[in-house]
Amino acid sequence: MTTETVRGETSSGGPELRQQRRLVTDIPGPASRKLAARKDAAVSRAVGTVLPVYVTAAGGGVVVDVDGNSLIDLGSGIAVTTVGNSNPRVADAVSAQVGAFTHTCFMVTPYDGYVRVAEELSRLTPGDYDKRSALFNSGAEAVENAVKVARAHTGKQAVVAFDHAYHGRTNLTMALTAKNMPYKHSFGPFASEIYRAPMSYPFRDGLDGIAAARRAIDVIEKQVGAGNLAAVVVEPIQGEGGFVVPAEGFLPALAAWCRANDVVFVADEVQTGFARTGSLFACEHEGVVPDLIVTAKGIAGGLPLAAVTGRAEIMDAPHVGGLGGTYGGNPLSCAAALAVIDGIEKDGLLARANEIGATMTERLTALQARDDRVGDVRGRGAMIAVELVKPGTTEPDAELTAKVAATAHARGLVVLTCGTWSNVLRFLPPLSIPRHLLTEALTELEAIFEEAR
Ligand code: PLZ
Repeated sequence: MTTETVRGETSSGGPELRQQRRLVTDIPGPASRKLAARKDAAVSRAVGTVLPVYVTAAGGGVVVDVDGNSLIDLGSGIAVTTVGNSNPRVADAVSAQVGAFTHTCFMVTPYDGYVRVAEELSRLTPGDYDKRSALFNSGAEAVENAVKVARAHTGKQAVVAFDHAYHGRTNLTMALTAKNMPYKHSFGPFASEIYRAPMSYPFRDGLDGIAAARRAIDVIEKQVGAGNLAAVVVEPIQGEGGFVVPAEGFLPALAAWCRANDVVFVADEVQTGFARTGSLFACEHEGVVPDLIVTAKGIAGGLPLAAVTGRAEIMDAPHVGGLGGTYGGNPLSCAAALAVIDGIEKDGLLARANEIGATMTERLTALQARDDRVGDVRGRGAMIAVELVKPGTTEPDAELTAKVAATAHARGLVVLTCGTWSNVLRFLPPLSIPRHLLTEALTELEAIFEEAR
């Protein structure tokens, strides 16, 4: 047992959170079950919950629930609390901002925090060209705005997204998202002028990056035509679609084709951005410089913020007043984002993401070597997944995936699944997770796989 704690020494205070896995009731426990019953009576059933323990505190590498259980966090609220829940830098910055002012609407009476976030995005995102940003509330809203900007800039309408893509749940982003259930089913009609191209998926297509790019570009040229195409939108590593890492060379070839054809290359780094993959942005692993980059999630440590950043001439294409929204770049979110950026740099979080990635990859690759239900281990940094298959085949095993995830939940591990076939178990720990908790979680997972034989 450990006595390691977080938060105790910060000015933002709060109770100390012991960094330990501790189960004192069933998962979910009685207090959580009571809350779940109230949820059922008050919240639309359409809003599901993966692991219905009701949270009272979270930080470091744990999530604590109303029954007093302390679970190991391998999800970061879907890749959001990369710097840790209630990160002290974020908590202090937001507290100070709450005391100063909470909202004015940047479009009415602006403030420095928004401008500073935009300056930081210009400094940090790939590409040494002149940049501009616009801030929004959610990943989906930012993706929509990237499409608006690309259309205004090119005067063209078509947009290409990929197989297994996930870009959001609004009408336009549902159209960009590939998977029907649960994201699109019964919610059509969808936005027009969206086309889908094949993704590079090395485990399933066996193609190298150049061949996969040629296949995608051929579909785009034959079925859409560069003359109609405003933007290609791609996640440099797909998130909800299964942590699909495209084969080396795929993204650079696609970006080069876009550049040669007056097509805006949009990198959706909503899930991969802000240190998650061991570099600030996943595009950097292959030196890809997007025209527009979409960020959200990890940018603000849990406060809602999203951004579109890119070439000044593209971002300035829409008319004055053409982009905005009541809350976009809210002062609290901007204060949080500046603290996140500061923390990533000062706390050496890129190195930490790589260290976490090395630990997870080593342990999971060893598991794969002795367990032929683990078809693939992939990802970068603190964004790692295993794809589960029927032994020795590539046939997806969603049932096993659900069983392993459910057992992990019952044993106090917050794990998520993903993938077009729901057969991918993904790990997105906060970079604040103590080493001993990561190791304990991996040991527990190994035992769960063993027992699930
Ligand atoms: N682009 C790459 O991963 C959000 C979705 C969870 P929002 N992913 C988590 C769910 O089931 O709704 C995401 C993403 C990528 C865009 C988005 C959308 O971001 O902030 O959820 O709108």
